[in-house]
Amino acid sequence: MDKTIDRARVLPEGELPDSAALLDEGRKAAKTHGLGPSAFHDHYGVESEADYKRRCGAEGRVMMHAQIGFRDPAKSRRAYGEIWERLDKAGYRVDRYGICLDWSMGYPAAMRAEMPRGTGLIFEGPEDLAAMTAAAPAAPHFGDFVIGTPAAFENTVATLAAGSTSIGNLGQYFTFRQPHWDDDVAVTAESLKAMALAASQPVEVLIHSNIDDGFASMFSDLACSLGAVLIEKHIVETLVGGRVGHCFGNTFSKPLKRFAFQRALSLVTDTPGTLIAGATTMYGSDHALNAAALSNYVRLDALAQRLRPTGQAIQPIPLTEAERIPDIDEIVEVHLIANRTIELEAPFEAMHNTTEADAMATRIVEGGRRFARAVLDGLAEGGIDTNDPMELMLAIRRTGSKRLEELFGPGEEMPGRLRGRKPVETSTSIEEMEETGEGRVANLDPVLRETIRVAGLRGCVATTDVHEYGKILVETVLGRLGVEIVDGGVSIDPNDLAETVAREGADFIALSSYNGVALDFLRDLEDQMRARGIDLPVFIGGKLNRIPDGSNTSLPVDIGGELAEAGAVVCRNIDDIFGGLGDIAATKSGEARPS
Ligand code: B12
Repeated sequence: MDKTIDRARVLPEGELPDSAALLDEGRKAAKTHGLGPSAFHDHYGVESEADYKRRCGAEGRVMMHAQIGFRDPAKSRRAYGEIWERLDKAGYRVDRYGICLDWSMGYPAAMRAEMPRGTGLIFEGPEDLAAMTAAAPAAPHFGDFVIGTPAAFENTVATLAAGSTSIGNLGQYFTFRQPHWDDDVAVTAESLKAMALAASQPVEVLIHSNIDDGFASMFSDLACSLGAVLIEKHIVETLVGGRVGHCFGNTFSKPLKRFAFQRALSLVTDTPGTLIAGATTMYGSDHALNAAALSNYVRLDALAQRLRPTGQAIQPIPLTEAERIPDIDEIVEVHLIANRTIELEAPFEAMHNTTEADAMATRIVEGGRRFARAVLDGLAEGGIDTNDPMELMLAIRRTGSKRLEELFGPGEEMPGRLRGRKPVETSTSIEEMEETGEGRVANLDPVLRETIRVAGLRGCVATTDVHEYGKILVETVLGRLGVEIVDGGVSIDPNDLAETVAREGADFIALSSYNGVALDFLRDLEDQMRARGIDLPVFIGGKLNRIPDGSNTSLPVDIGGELAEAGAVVCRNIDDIFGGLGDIAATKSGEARPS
């Protein structure tokens, strides 16, 4: 493996847009694009959510976050008012709403109608957002598909006008890609302008980053995740002049590590964090087991905030998490459970000892500092100007989490191990995925296993969106079965996938899809393959649903039947691929054998 960063390869374009000019443009725009009225600020008599967070921390109040974002703006508005009111009546409070915009809202307004739609909110104009945020005195947090997308600047203007003082998501900048959009320089330019606009408001606006949406979900070492926080602070606070509020939690499924990470974060930043995301990867199909996971992390996150207030609100995740986006009743229910759990836990402090967690936090911080330093030094040695935010952001985004960790991870080098290193403090998700894959293959019928192994198959594995764990699982399984893997990419477009298959050759495609776009993607892929004279089996798994056009609930429905009709092999479970692979293997071996 090449052990260096080379500017010519990472930033091959001769000239990049000037960072200083972009930041200046964003700062000037603050004169005309300001903060709109806010029911939340008025109700609590604060200037910004950061102010409110500091006040809650001083009072020992644990804040609560609810995630909403229905496709239909009227339903989103209703949810904003109704969830707050129902919890208020029960004696509880929603402090903030995370509003999940739709995938298609990440494009410039003129392109949106033509682009693939996901499962989030689609608004027509800024007035839709303002009407929604006026529906209850909860802080509006725009953490999805704003900063980090081609529409970063225009969406930041709209979210500020809707009274939001917490706007993101820098984490998404590094990992999310809008389908059919290849211009990452434009995404970087729009994001820089957006961050400068937010940073130049007369009140404090937090630039939010969910590190799990960013690189943390793919790092194998928690020290690298903490290092990512330090690098983002360098970008936002040193180079742009704003404040970055961090979020973590989706993939932090082990209680001690989750708790220790919160304490590690408190040692490296005093900017209030935005939220601790609920541990979504702990959720599966069994609601009873999900309820146990819920009470586990809610207690822990509340304790963490009571002991060391870092500004993050707690996000209880509805029990239906693994099925689809949740409906209003499910959000209210889970908040009632969470509030009551926290109430029952008091007094927290008397029952806990933090010695072990603090030792872990110290290791994570020390490793994180080494990682951040090594990344910045390594990029500088490769010719990247690490004090130029355009160059730095692009270089990090293009290098990606895996290679950054391989090159600069703080863990001792250990060939053969994931990322070639022994982590300072192992993160869990990716290793769990590999272990699951290995377990599935070990249980497979030996005859079928051998049939597949001897056939010398090649499989092209890809995802339609950022969700990559399914792909890792499939690759682990195929690798153990002796199938050669062609990497079809992550967040790939159908034409590019068909092109890869045409170029590299494959016996089948294994596709993972989660964002509600599977059906359109598959149909397009089939067309693209036909145009190239290719006819291959396509196995598809993940979250196979979509919101029907004209839906009056804004909730997705299953599309397994339609996918099968369109020619795919629908896999609800990883085991569903084995029979089909056996058939392909038998045919291939039969063809290869002289009769
Ligand atoms: C982890 C996760 C994330 C991580 C992904 C990290 C990463 N790098 O992979 C992060 C935090 C980044 C993320 C982001 C988002 N997420 Co998400 N995420 C999840 C979560 C918690 C787990 C999904 C997962 O990877 N599971 C592990 C896999 C291996 O298991 P599995 O899904 O059960 O799959 C089984 C089978 O389907 C099969 N399988 C999967 N793929 C394939 C392929 C083949 C060929 C085969 C044979 C089998 C197979 O293998 C598995 C075992 O049997 C789910 C909720 C949940 N608990 O399921 C939401 C979920 C998928 N996410 C969702 C959403 C909405 C998003 C976002 C749009 C939200 C946002 N913040 O903006 C973004 C995506 C943006 C984008 N650009 O794409 C929704 C999808 C809604 C829907 N379709 O109804 C879900 C369901 C959560 C929810 N209830 O709202 N997410």
